[in-house]
Amino acid sequence: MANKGPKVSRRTALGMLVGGAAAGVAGAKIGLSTSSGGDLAAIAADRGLTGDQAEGALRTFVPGGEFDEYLIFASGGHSGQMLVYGVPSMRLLKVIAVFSPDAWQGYGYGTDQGDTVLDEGSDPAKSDALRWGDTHHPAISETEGQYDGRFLYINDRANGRIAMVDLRDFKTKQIFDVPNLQTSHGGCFVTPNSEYVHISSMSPSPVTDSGYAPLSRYAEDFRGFSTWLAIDQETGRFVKDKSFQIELPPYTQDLADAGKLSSYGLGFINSYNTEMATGGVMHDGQIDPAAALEATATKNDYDFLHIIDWQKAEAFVGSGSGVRTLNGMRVIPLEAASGEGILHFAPEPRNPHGVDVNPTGDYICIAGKLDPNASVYSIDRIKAAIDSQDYEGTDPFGVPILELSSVLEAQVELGAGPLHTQFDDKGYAYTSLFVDSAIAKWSLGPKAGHDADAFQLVETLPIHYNIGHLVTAEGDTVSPDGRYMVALNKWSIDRFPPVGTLHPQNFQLVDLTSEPMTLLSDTPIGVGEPHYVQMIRRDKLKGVLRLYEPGTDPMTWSRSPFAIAAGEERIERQGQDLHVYMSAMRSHYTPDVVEARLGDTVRFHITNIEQTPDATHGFAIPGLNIQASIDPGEVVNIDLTLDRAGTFAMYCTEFCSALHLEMQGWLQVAP
Ligand code: RUQ
Ligand code: CUA
Ligand code: CA
Repeated sequence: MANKGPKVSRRTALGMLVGGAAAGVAGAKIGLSTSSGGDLAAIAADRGLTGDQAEGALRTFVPGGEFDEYLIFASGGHSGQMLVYGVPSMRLLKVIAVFSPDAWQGYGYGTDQGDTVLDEGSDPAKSDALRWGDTHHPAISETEGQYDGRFLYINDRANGRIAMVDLRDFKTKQIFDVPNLQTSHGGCFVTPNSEYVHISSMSPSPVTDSGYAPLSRYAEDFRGFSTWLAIDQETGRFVKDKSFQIELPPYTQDLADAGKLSSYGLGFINSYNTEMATGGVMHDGQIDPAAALEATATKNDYDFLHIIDWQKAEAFVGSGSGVRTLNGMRVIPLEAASGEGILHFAPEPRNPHGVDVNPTGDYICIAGKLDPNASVYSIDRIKAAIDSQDYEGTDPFGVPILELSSVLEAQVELGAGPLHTQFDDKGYAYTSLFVDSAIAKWSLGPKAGHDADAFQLVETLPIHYNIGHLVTAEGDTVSPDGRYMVALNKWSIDRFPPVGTLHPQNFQLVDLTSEPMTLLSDTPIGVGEPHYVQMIRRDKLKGVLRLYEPGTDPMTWSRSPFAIAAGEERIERQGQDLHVYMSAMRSHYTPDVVEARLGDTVRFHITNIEQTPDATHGFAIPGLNIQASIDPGEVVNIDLTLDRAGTFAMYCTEFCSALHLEMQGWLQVAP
């Protein structure tokens, strides 16, 4: 429980340099001369900074032209986007458009790229053409359990979908509307060699033909699904024909994680509504608070950790027999999953939240929002219990339940409302405490290098406020770095100047190299509500481009059939289709006047023929909802059926050059 003994670290030494104590910064001049002759300690004192605050500023500042050591990819919540921040500077580097249109990136405003991704990502049999999502759990592709920096996957909590962001150009290349999932919360992870990306259902779906079932038939007609999406290793795309699902009871499957190293081949999913409650607080005009889900879904003392052997599932699907097809997806029926050893349950304290596998794969750490303990299950115990069929019984659907005392290794009391756990390189775990607004640091067991001090709370750090997820550097891989931790706090309350009634969230950066851990900075997040996040060493993003090859179609990574070079610009009429092969370069379009007729379809094929990094051009047409962003070397296609006569002033939206305002033209639509 006690903090580690005093340790004179470099932070203390630096603290002394800038005057140390929180009482103020006095005197000592830091060993750096500034061009203004400034005294850093005096500056800190003048600004009213404590020594710790001044140190936080010095430790996190990254000068222009130098780069952050880490990037974090944070979900943007119901903004539908993904946020990229540098660490330790905590500066926003990019917002990647994923499930929602974004005009800056020309995503969802008439181009073949964004519109195609968004349209293909809405199964018309399931929903309308969706134009938003609730990004939740990002997962970077892995090789041997390490981030490899190739692709990033992120689920849509709202609509049961998943997207692939290509980390070569930081653009969303595919959205997949997962069959049989209506919603999906925390069930997104990649397996250690990116064999599969996993996504599971949250609210179960009726498996009736009509898609409707009365809630009174919840147990009979509703099912959850654990989905294993195969990945094309070249493109990063989902390959539906090689993917499969495992049918699950309607228990509200929640957070999930992949086994690794000693638990490789397994997947773990928490569940919380084994009561199969369906709510219904109003009956015949009477209100019955006792029927609320928060009461009825918390009755059981234990819910079930789902343990899935995905290699067995893969073999079962490969054998072909006993596999059903449901809405185009291969499904292993529940009876087969429990009969073939693909699915086991283990009791877990009621209504758990996070399930996180430690870097060695030995410990499966479960945090329960209603239980002050982290419950640690060991993979050795789980495997032994499965081998010896050490069951306490089966659930109503026939799934074998492992004996709790056989699989539980330890419980560690952490505090109120534990949610999610991340890991460092020294065998410690860090768990967010939502109710306490704190982070608990605790030790794992012998397999993680802790023996005499196994499974003990080390310290807690107050956080501001209501922390949800947290992330440590590469903290869900086989080799975390420690170093930094970011707390993703749901409420900021008083941490920032008032900006209206909808408050930003707060990312707090924490230094893990000091003992005790120290807070380095606060960063307001004014773009949506981040959930989970991945922190990767920047130098692992080896494939990131600053410039496309001339004529590239980013969707295929090949030369676009519509690409042109300078001098090849032309307009070709084919019946009602007017093909405009246009180039964009500073500071003009060629051609810049397009003469069309009412009823034509104009097919713009625009090549940015520049080969200067950063020389992006835009292409907007007023009143027609057209906005493209065309990066150097890129080809963008826009199909526009002209159902309105007029003279439309096209222009470049990106301030590309001194004569940017001259970069304009006319689209003539003669009646
Ligand atoms: S789980 S509301 Cu990521 Cu804590 Cu989502
Ligand atoms: Cu091109 Cu502005
Ligand atoms: Ca429950």
